[in-house]
Amino acid sequence: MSKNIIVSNRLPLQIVRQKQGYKFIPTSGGLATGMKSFHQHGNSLWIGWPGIEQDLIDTESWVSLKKSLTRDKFIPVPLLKKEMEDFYYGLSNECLWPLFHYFIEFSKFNQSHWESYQKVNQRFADKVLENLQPGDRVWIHDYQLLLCPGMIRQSAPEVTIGFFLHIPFPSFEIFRIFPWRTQLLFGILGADLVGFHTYDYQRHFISSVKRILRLEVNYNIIDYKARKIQVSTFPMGIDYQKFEDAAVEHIRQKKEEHSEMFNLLKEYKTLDKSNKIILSIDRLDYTKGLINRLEAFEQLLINFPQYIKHIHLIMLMVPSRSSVPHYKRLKRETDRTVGRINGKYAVLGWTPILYYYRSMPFEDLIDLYVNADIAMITPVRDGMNLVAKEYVATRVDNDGVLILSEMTGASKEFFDALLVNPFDMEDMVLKLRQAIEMPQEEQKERITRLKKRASRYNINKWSNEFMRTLKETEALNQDETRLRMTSSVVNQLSLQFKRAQQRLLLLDYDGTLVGFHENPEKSIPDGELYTIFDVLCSIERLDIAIISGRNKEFLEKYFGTYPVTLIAEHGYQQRLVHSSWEQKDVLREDWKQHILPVVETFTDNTPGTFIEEKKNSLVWHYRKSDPELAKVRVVELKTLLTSLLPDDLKIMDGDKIVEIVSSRVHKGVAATQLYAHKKYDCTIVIGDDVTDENMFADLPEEVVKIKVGTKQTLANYYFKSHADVRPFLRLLSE
Ligand code: GDG
Repeated sequence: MSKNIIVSNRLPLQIVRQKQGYKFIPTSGGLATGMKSFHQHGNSLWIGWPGIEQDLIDTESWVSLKKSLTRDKFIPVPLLKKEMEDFYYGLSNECLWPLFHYFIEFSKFNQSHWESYQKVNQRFADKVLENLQPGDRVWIHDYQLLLCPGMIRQSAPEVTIGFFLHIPFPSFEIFRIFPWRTQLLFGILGADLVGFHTYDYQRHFISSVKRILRLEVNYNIIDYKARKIQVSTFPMGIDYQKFEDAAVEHIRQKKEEHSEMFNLLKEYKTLDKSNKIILSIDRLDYTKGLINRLEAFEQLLINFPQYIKHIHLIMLMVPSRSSVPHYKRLKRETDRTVGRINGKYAVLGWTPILYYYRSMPFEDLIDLYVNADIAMITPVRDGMNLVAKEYVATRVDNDGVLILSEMTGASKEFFDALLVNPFDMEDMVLKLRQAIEMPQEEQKERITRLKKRASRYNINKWSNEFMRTLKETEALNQDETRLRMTSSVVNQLSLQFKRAQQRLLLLDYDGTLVGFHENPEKSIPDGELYTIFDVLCSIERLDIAIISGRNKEFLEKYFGTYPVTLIAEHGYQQRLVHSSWEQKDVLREDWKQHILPVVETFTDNTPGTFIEEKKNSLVWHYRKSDPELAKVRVVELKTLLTSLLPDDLKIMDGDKIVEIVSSRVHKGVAATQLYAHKKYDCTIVIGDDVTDENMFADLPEEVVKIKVGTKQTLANYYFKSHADVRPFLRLLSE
């Protein structure tokens, strides 16, 4: 039976060393909580680090710890202290984390951290490969494992991989700063489906893929190495029922059953009906906007002193990455700020801020949620923020107010929260006041709508949607209308070719015989290609033609000595074997005079584009320009040209080019004429471009038509990439 393999940096449980032996404790955090139910309910395996440096465990204990982990379908990836320092604290948390959260100046770019990151990602990939069976699906999580999808794909090209990023994906201008950005993007593109919390992160990622890798992207589908990769948005939800049930249970408890914390909060609120509790829960992290929040709270007390003694700010801060210097500094600053505010405003029996720097058990967390009148969740940058959703789920009496930062992923769903810009102090204070004064009726209206959203798009919905889309992407890559040139298809075709009496081979050049280059002048034939041609040309009863958009000078220069037919400029110029060049159609001489200045204006205002002037056509190249700008300009240029061109000229789209050519000449016409020369009983045509589609369309059914790449085509076979063409040609010439 096929299974799902979850891969995350940490397992949802941690091995902790005790005086005698070890124990397992569950870990908190959004990812762990979220994926736990997915792991428990389906047939799945979870691969991750077990939360303790391998140096701290003796071999004997490790054997038994590993055994009990495996029993619960957890596969540990052991990491040494040094690896944790370099891969986890170093590259992941002192470089990627700050950069992806727009804290550029906090990012440390360290070569040895990067090396360790690659090594550890490979370790995770190897663990997946060890446990992989046909039909399994792999779901990889988060920024610590960005290279892992690509590494798995390299060894298991057919496996289905999903990747989800739990933190923001920054804008291109930020992402481009990362010195190893190309490797990271290629790593992620090993996946079939790439998921983000919000559409903004999706859009930033696609923008980086277009600008850095210059890959073809259609809406949310990336074409890479003959695979279609889908990029989509899946806003992560919570286990809503669990939080709601826990809240109901806590509220129903008798006073003596309540925790000390619960009674303390309740007492404060019953003391005076106007007393309010504001709650803030985060990991101690500079992305969470802790200082801004404290300052806004202080400003509220300054501007509206009537709230003194009538509000409490409860701040729960969970220790996190405390060995990283920025976190240590933040801890000191937070302590100082809390101390200063409490020192300034505290009076007998009332301290404005109740500050907890520790992790709390789930039950205590629920006590905080149910007693909070206001949740103040104001990070300066946060991928999603599940605390906001958990607070909403505990509002069983339909009261309470959520103040939420616009910089969280959750703000894209929670329109009914009081949305705030955490950098706008005035706005923060006003929203706090609005929350304190909000009438019951309005609270109810807002909370009801928030609850509806949080309960509908819960954790199950999130994981189901992701898996459903992953399966959909699988199908996207299985185009059954065309046959992939697998080794058995290749062998069968080469047999057919060898048995035939009269054979014709029609070959496109760019993208078929050679790969693309930013500068077309550099895409020239290499030694390997010439060796193939040497052999092909010695085969009897075989006619060969190179049919290209290139001009005759280029084809003559590089293939002039071969006994092959050369067709240049899509059929405009032709040189049959042992003949000289002839022009197939004659255009009026003056057309370029009118059209060239128009195209030139587009070149002037679209940086990175250039014009190639051929004898009978004009080509506007936009491969090097900004992809989004080029997209707009192509539409503009084509619209303008449509109104200008006479009937004997037409616009043709190519790979990152717009070409103005004769409407009477195309590769289809040229290929059909060659095909009619003799009675061929085996004809093979190979091409990658839209211009080659004319050949696929015009040549009769019995011709073997092979497309290079997975784009829409009229061909009946396809190669995944141009790299597969040469081995096939070699096989034909054996
Ligand atoms: C990352 C992204 C994204 C907190 N304190 C305690 C405790 N928690 C639990 C909360 C909540 C989770 O930890 C925190 O999740 P967040 O989403 O708020 O934040 P990150 O840990 O930064 O998570 C974030 C998330 O991944 C998921 O994709 O939303 O943007 O940064 O579930 O309840 N749990 C317990 N005691 C605590 O003291 N038991």
